[in-house]
Amino acid sequence: LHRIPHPPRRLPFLGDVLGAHARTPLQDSMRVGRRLGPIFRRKAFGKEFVFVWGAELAADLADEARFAKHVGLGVANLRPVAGDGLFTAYNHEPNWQLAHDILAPGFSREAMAGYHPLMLDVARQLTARWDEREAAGRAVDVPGDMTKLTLETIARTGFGHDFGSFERSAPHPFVSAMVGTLSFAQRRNVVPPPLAPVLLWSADRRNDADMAYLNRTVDAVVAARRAASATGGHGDLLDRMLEVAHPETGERLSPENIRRQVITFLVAGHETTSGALSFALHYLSRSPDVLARARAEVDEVWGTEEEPAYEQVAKLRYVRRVLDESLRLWPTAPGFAREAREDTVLGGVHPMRRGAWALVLATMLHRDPAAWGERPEEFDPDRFTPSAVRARPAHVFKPFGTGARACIGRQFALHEATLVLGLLLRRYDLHPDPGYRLRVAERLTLMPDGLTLRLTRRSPAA
Ligand code: MNH
Repeated sequence: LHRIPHPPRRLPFLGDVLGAHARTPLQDSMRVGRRLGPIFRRKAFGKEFVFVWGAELAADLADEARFAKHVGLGVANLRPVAGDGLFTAYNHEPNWQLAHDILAPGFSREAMAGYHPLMLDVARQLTARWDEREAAGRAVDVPGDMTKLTLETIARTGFGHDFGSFERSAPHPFVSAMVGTLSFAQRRNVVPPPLAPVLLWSADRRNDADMAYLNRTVDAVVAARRAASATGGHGDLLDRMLEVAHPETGERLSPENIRRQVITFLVAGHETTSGALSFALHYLSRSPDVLARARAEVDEVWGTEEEPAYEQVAKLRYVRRVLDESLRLWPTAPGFAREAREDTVLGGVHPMRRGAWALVLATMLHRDPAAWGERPEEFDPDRFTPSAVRARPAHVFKPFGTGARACIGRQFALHEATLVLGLLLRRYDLHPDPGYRLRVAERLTLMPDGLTLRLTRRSPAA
């Protein structure tokens, strides 16, 4: 450990939290990382945390033979809500493999093609709302509306449930409760455990209420499906959870585990995609050349059709690069933790005992000049042309994590986000608020804080 640098001034008990920002722990760690280099440690409340962002070390941590996902920090704090659901399950919990095998076919190409018309329905609700705002000459709240869109998308495609987000002016209470539990999970990382009962007493009560609300909502969704199941299957995620047995063992998910999975998918399935869409719209609105190229591609691929068929979405290669580049600068799940399966030596230098773990800072890995060149802060989708990708070392772009526990919803998110960006580019010119400077809000995930855009209709519906 002595080889790993840490901030110079350390306090007894509090460690390195002096000068730390409770609301932006990630951006704080990025600043520390820029000073201390590709591997560093920070101490808080007697515990030492190791952070890694160098391309070579991160690539070593991606070696599945020696390392695995570690459920720690923010992820572990979500256990009270998400339990042994797919995202928060420990590697050794049997429900991980069981749920993974039962749910993975829910993300196959065929499944995705089935979700496509539902995704279009939700996108149409968004454009209807944006048309109204445009006609009224009002700006749109980008993260707010992207969150409505992505929540409706996962709820309807996965669970046949309509939250009615677009008919509400305020976020759905499910979203407020979710944001509450995510922020609470993050705050628990920055409050000293012995003081937590005092400092977080009222937050704790609120969190209990939020969790109870999430549980009630989910139970209602499941009950509605069980009542309706006589009328035939939807073939969606909820059906898989309720009806499908493991292909080899014949085992099924328990009702308690299904509750955890539904919460997991409703939360994991929308929050990060919403942020990814929001950052992409921010960069598009500020980069007229990029926007023009992306739009020209949409026009070419979709032709005169107002809405794309399923196969026409993946053909938007440049739009996809815009998304990749947004996720490079602001991977909305900004890090993931890896633990040693056995005693090993990280990067040939840092000994790690079995079970020891490190947090990969994806935001910094995605800016390592060794992999991304001298101007990593510049937004440039051409970093993702096939030849540029081939020229880079492996494992330097990890917005969806790595290995067996990488994101199961990756194709879902990319299809949804590419589809929506295509529709929006086709329909609107985007005008940024000239006074806006990107501020990144943190609640375990990242979001461009306070981002608004003005719109003008580009042409009457083609
Ligand atoms: Mn998703 C795991 C990022 C969209 C459901 N997701 C992960 C991990 C990252 C991640 C990173 C790995 C975390 C870790 O190692 O601890 N996910 C994203 C991003 C987007 C995203 C950046 C959008 C952009 N995720 C989605 C969508 C869904 C989803 C959409 C569901 C429809 N993600 C999951 C689940 C897991 C996960 C479930 C846990 C998988 C597992 O451990 O088996």
